[in-house]
Amino acid sequence: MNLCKENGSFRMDWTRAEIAALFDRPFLDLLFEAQQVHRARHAANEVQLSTLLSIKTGGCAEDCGYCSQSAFAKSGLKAEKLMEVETVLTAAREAKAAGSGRFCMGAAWREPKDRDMDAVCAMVAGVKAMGLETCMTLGMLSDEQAARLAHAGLDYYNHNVDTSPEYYGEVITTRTYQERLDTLDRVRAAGMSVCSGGIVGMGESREDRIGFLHTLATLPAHPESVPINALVPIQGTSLGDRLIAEQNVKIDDIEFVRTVAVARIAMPRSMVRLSAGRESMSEATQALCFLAGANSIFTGDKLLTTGNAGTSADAALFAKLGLRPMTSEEPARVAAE
Ligand code: SAM
Ligand code: DTB
Ligand code: SF4
Repeated sequence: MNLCKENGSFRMDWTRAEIAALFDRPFLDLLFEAQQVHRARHAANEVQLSTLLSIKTGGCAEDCGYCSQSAFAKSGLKAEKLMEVETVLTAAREAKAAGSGRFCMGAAWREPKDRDMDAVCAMVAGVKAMGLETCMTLGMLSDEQAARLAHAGLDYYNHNVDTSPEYYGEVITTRTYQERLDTLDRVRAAGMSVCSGGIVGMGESREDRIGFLHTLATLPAHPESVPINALVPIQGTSLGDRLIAEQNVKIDDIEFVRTVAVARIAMPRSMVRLSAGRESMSEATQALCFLAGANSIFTGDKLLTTGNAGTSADAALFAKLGLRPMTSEEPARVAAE
């Protein structure tokens, strides 16, 4: 395997054939290597906890085929206005009290309107002042908006590539793949950390999962955070309805774990987040995901509009597996430099 072009001490020049070869490895070899890569860069048995809040729900102009919040979906979700700053800060305080280290605020927007930026920046500053890490996902950003968010104290911006460039058109038609990459560039240029991943189980092929991880692993810099979501099938969305109609097309658990392991090996320093879809995953599958190198989850009983595993279920799973909530990402990273 070509190890020549590296950025710092990790590779940025993965080919699709190399990513495909990782997917093809015997499962136990793949997990063994993923766990070794993981332990070289991250604290073993530690999982970072993030909490999500939908600060502006529904009525979105984009047509993402998985999303309950798209105006094109018949999910029955009521469109709401942007939340008041104080309401958001109250939710952040509760998340901190529940042990979360990062508060992620999501808005069902194609992009923020400039008139919303004051409120959004006040949310960032208020959450940051509580000692929480801040994350937002608001759709596409202009250079100016990215700079304002960074100035307000935003640590992470989440913007997913979602899938491979080839499968993308099956999922979304109102925003191009290139527009997503452009937003990621703007986030980087503004000095924020990038959170970018996608969804598996949307009817894509393994080749698409390879293309999806290849896109992320060959960005100018690896995203600091890589959320791997399993499609949560939502009635009234085009992809959800298809999954519900064709029973048993849910992503195979072993293939999901392979995807996590390949993400870990291809992007050694990134935090790999076991994101949406955990609620319908067995404890054993989640444990395999942690073994494969996942080291971050969303806690709390709600994601944006759908249910999540819930704090007590997570506490029980952590106790069973001997996992600890991560208090800081820094020591593991610094030790690995
Ligand atoms: N509107 C913003 C955007 O699309 O960038 C932010 C919110 S959006 C809901 C954030 C991400 O959640 C999407 O990019 C997608 O990857 C994920 N997501 C949304 N609905 C999902 C579902 N039903 N199952 C799994 N992941 C989902
Ligand atoms: C991400 O990749 N997953 C989160 C977060 N980024 C914003 C969102 C998951 C949403 C799941 C469906 C819902 O609750 O509406
Ligand atoms: Fe809108 Fe984001 Fe949902 Fe797409 S994923 S419809 S952009 S809220």
